[in-house]
Amino acid sequence: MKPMSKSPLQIARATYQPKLPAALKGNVVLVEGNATQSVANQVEIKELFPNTYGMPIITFNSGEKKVYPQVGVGVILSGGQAPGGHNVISGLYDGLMALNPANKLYGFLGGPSGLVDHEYIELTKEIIDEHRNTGGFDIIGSGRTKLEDVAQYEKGAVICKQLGIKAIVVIGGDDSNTNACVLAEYYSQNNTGIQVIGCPKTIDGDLKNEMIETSFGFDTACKVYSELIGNIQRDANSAKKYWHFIRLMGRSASHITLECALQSQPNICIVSEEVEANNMTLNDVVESIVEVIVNRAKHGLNFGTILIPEGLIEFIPAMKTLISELNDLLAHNEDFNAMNTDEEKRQYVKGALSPVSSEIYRSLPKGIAKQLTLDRDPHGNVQVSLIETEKLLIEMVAKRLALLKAAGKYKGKFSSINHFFGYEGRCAIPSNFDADYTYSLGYTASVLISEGKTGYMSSVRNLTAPASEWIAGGVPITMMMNMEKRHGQMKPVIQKALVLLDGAPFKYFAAHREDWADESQSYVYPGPVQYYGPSEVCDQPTKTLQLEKE
Ligand code: FBP
Repeated sequence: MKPMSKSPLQIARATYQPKLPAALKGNVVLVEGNATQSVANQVEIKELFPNTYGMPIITFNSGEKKVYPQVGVGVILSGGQAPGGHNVISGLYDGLMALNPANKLYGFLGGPSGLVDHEYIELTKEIIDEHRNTGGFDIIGSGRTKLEDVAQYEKGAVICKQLGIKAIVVIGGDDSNTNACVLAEYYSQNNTGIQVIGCPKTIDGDLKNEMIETSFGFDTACKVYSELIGNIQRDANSAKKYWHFIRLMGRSASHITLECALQSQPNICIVSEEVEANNMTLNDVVESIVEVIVNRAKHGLNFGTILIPEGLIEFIPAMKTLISELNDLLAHNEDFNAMNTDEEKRQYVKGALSPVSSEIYRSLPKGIAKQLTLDRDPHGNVQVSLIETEKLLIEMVAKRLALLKAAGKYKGKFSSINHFFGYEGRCAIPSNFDADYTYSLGYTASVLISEGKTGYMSSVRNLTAPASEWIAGGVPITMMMNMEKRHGQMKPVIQKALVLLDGAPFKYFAAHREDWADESQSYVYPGPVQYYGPSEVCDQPTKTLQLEKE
């Protein structure tokens, strides 16, 4: 194969040695805390997870040297890319080699389906070295296949037996880690001897709780988007002629949008959780934007920036009902799929929805209405990254401003540009924070495995302190679970962390947004992620994490 061409930064980053918590630098001893319970529905979760419920939280300390038996380990990357995935794997590899040089690491290819379809490679030192501190998931690929039925678990057990794999590490978001926990329980109940350990991944930042301070990738992705937003703000402030509507990824929660607002201080930032809490309609959202535009126009400022969370549409109560009706209507709907024209599909949907939802569906621009009916993801959800909410808002805001202008209530000029930032940040070279955090998560997983643990998520805490003071260990996944309705049935799932309106990051934003909206210039220009230089430039965690820990 032709050698890959590399940038000077890639070459320099290959030699970066990620920092580890002090406890992981030498020999490790496990300290077990008290028994745990799930965040809610304790009786139901305990019954569903008799082997993996109630286990203690584990923290690591420095200890005596121990001899560990040889193990084979399989690793899976699940779901959307997030910066640092390769470092979880290199940390896992280095940890396994330090604990017993005869250990072996296999990578299942293309996500969870690799386990089921027996697609794998052995991860050698050469492969690992090639991917250290790089972005992307291309080392073994990722996928969104759900591991959720016994036939899949059994097929997985066959390949594990064949390769001598004693443990599987699932690197994924809340759904993937939920499935990892179910797999751990199944393998435990059936005495397969296969352990399962999870790692918290997602740029969305919604897999977090008391024990998991942040998911990896959130830091880098937000820094990449904030750089771009800052650049746009400087352009807006120079040209003074465009309103920039910027949609940011994050399937459901608005953590990314809020973090980018904290970093760049835009004129407007919409937080979906607030929209839902205030029971706002789409028109209310439009009105809140128009108010700021009109006000700035009074001061001759016909430009600005607006951050819009990707998930917004599902947090507007009436839209949520419409989407949920569409999800039910379109699930396995052969008739709909067989229709040839968009118009035919539109008429069918209009007729099949409830009167209220049908009315909303009709009122939407045709393009957006069509986007709402596109293919669902494997979890049956609408793919919000394909819905151009920023364009919808531009259209509605422009209409409203035109009416105000006709009534003599607005004298400005409205020119808009739309942007969507998502994929730009998911495979960026991990920031120092993400490079260190992910390496530590992988290393932690190797210790949990060697100590025979299963049903745990790798946990590294105290993240606003220097890496040497981070606290590594494991958290029982059942501890993060509650029962939720999925496809009409109550299921045990990891509770998703939405933006808390009484949390420090949102409160900080709410206290400053009026200043950011008005005629003064509050823009901040964060600039690109820095990998070398003073610590206050290179090693700072997100504002969200800092505010949450204050
Ligand atoms: P994960 O939750 O799997 O980490 O993925 C998050 C995400 O990047 C969302 O922000 C986005 O809506 C979605 O993936 C896009 O999915 P896809 O990669 O399938 O287009």
